[in-house]
Amino acid sequence: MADYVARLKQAVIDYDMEGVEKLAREALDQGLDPLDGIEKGLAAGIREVGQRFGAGDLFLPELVMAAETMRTGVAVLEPHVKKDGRARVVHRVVLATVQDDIHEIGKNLVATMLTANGFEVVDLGVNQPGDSILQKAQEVGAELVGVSALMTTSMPRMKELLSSAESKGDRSRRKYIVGGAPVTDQYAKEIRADGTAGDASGAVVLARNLVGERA
Ligand code: B12
Repeated sequence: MADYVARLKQAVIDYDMEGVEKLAREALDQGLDPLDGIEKGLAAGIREVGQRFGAGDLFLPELVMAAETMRTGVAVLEPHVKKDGRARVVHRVVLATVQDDIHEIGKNLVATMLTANGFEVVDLGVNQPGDSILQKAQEVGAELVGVSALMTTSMPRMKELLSSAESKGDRSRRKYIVGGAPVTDQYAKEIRADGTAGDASGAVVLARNLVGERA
């Protein structure tokens, strides 16, 4: 199985958009845990691509193709992620990527994992103004709001959202969590968020703790 994980990672690094679909199906047939395929394979691949892009070894078209490869792979594996069948109260979560930011892969993984673990996710998508997020959270009665930002330039939108929630008296109604590669524990504390997590599994533990369920 380790072989399939490594091959999925490599497919993203090679932006093998055609091969990845077949590879992901084959891996599932051979019994690969789809979550391992996503987190240890595809996501590890896109992180490596990101490092190379950051170092100037790769350019935007390659980044786009790698991201597309990742999405194609996730589309095959995601429906096979086991849903947690335990009956429990439904906790509603509103998720979004902040305004000025169109990165969605990490947010989508968080959405997948929360859904797989019994949360009801209302995913607003990317580039979402703070006011729309607050309005939607109120409309659907969300217990949790999760926002994602992948750029240092879009991170301040999280702070704005939290300040706005505070001034509207919304902080006592629901919890606010933040995430994305540049978000640190320290930053989350600084902007007075209710927590952060470095990956989708961590997001589930955090979410469960915040709504008072055992992780
Ligand atoms: C893929 C990618 C893209 C894709 C996005 C495709 C898509 N549909 O999402 C494309 C090619 C479109 C893209 C575009 C751009 N990108 Co880009 N991109 C990346 C890359 C390589 C990977 C991001 C990713 O998907 N990671 C994989 C996922 C699984 O990880 P993740 O997002 O961190 O999410 C995990 C955790 O953080 C956490 N998490 C995430 N969200 C949340 C939310 C909550 C509530 C919680 C609890 C947890 C949580 O759980 C997730 C799952 O494990 C990063 C590099 C990097 N190191 O992050 C650059 C990067 C983010 N991009 C960057 C840049 C500069 C851009 C562009 C501006 C490039 C350009 N010149 O046009 C544009 C942005 C346009 C815009 N307005 O947003 C820079 C940002 C630099 C900065 N200022 O901080 C980076 C860091 C690359 C670099 N090293 O320079 N990008």
